[in-house]
Order: sequence, then structure tokens, then C-alpha cells
Amino acid sequence: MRIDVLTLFPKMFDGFLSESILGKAIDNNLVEIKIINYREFSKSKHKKVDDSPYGGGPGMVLCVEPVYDALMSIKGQEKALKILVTPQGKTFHQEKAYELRDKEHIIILCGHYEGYDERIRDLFDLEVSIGDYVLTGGEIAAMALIDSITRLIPKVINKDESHIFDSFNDYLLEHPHYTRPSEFRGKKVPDVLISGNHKLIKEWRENESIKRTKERRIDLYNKYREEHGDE
Ligand code: 6GU
Repeated sequence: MRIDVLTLFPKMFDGFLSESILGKAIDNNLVEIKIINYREFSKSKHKKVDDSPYGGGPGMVLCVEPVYDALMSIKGQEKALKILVTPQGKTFHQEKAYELRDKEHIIILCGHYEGYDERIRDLFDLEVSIGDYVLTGGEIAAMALIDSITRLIPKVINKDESHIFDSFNDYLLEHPHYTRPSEFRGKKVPDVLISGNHKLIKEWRENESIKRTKERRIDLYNKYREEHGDE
């Protein structure tokens, strides 16, 4: 998979792309990620990419031309899925992550101003938000997308962690986890986890997952029930 990111703040991606699971995925050629500073496509003397809005009002608006030129410079862009990250987009979720994981080439545009010139929207296939709050720019949203998509690519996360791909896990919150010590300030690890009975442990974990999801996220619980029937 190839992902191109159009941003005015390329350095924000440095740590993100070099560390941990994502860094390894890139090193192992499981995903190819290119960061493009679209300021370089500005034709103005001071590399301006924004301007004041027609009709007046506060703030600046991102211009369409540098975005268009940067987009056109990407090889194979005509076949790529082009995503605009914006708080006005559809909220991102796990099913979308699976859908995007299957794309060969994705291009993501990060904005940093009050708004995009409306004609930028016409260049993109999809508008995505990562939740109902406002960030100063789209970079963190783009990273959230890239992280959630990349971890679903086969071989990015090793096999013995493949349980994370169970649809069970997509809708339910994680069950409680414990590690040593078996007792901490009077609080004991549940007996079942120390029992060695793997069938009972599995049942306990599933029940705890379901219980926790029902208590904390009734929306996810209902989705789970739709997929898995009555429990
Ligand atoms: Cl995609 N961009 C910005 N600026 N803020 C957001 C967002 C995106 N998603 C949630 N908040």
C-alpha cells in the first residue's frame, strides 16, 4: 500500500513514521508513506498557500492552486483514493479502517486554516473527521487514520497477536488484564486467570468484555448484538 500525505508541517510526521510498529512496517516495505509539503507548489514569491475569504470575515482560506498542483505531481494520483481530513467529514471508525486497508494508494490532505476553498473539496473522494472536537490542523487526524489502517495490513503486527483482527474485538471493549504481582495492596487477581483452565479463562474474558461494553458504550454493544445475535 502507498500513502501520500499533503501537509504544510512535514516535520510533525518524523517521529510518527520512524518509531514502533509503523516504523517497522515501513522498513519492511509493507507500506510506503510519502510526506509532501504542498507549500513547495505555491507560485507566489513568499510561498503563500492561503488568502483572505471572498465576502470578508476573519481567518484565512486555503487556496486551491497549490493543492491541485501538489496532487497532480503525485504519480498514479488518478487511481488513488483521495481523502480530505476535516472536522466537517464523516466520523472515522474501525469498519472504515478495514475498507481503506484494502486500497492500493491513498492520498490524504491536511489543512491548517479556517477553511478550504470549496473547490478543493471537488478534488477529493472522501471527507473524514476523527471525532467531534476541533484540532488546529489535519496532521494528527491523518496520523490517526494511517496508524489504524497500517496495523490492519497483514504481517504488520505479528501472528501471535492476530486476535486483534477478530470481529469480536471490533465492537467490544477489552476485558480487564492483569500481570504480576498476583496480589497488590490487598487486591487479588481473579482466581480464574490463575486456574490454568483455558476454556474458563476465555469465557470469563468474553463475559467481561461484553459487560464492560454494555456499561460504557451501549452504542458499540448494540452493534455487537446486531452482528453476533442475542447472547
Ligand atoms: Cl480531520 N481536522 C481538524 N482540524 N480537526 C478535527 C478533525 C480533523 N477531526 C476531528 N477534529
